[in-house]
Amino acid sequence: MGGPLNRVTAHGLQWRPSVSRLTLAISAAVSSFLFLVMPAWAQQQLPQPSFPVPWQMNLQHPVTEVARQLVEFHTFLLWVITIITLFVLALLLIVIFRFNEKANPVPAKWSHNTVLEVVWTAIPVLILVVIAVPSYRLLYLADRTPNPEMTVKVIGNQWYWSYEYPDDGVTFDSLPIADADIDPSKGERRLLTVDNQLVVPVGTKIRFLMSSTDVIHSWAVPAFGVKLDSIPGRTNETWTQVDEVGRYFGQCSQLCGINHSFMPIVVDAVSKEDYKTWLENQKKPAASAAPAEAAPAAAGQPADTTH
Ligand SMILES: [Cu+2]
Repeated sequence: MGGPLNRVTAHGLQWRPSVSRLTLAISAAVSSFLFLVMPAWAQQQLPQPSFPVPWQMNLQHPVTEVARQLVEFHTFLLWVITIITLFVLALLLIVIFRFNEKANPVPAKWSHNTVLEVVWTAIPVLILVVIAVPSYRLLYLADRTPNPEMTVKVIGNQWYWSYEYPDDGVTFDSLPIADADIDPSKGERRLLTVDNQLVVPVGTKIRFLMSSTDVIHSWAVPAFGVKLDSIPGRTNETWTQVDEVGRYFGQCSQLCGINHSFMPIVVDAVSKEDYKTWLENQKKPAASAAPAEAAPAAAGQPADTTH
């Protein structure tokens, strides 16, 4: 009987050092990735344009309070899931190397451990509570604003957007520029640039009311942290307050038919004075024939803005 037991001990001694070396190597690799590479990406991507770029690793630069909190919440969740994943990986490695048949030929026969079971139920519940509280706070923040200063109606159509400023009686359609007519020297982007962009003032609480004339679309502008379905026969509400002057891009984000990928969104956030000028131009009878055509010039808006 003494023989096999000794051998087990010998195996155990033989295995343990290599396990810790392997664990060390893996945790060194993972932590250097987390602490050296990820912040480098984050820094490299922070002052980024408000449209997708090749090899983009992070979310777009946020320009509203909701978008900023979304980015923070996303980073927080990334840490939570990274720590959980590493913890589960460590447990798996311990099981694989210390409790395989070779290292541990005579397995223990006990089952149930009350303390352990309470702990592994309570900790995940706590983690979920820690996630749920900021999640709901953010959900209610993004939901609506109590005192909007202006209202914009967003209407989805197959396959373009219509915008209405009900307080000022301004209405126009926003259609994409065809590939053949895209002029990159003017900052125009394939599948993103439109003929008449939405123009909004910065520093203003804007209520968005969204609906649709045909199928479900979704009006999404990543830099604003806004993404809301526009549903026929329904009015959905959200809001935004843009802090930085610039041109922001988005796309329909609900599969809505064959030209789903050809209904981009462009929003020019301009100063309050430029917005007033733009609005006056829109209201002029002459302008109503070709609405919003003069928008960039009137608003003194650069063809493209990168942050
Ligand atoms: Cu759509």
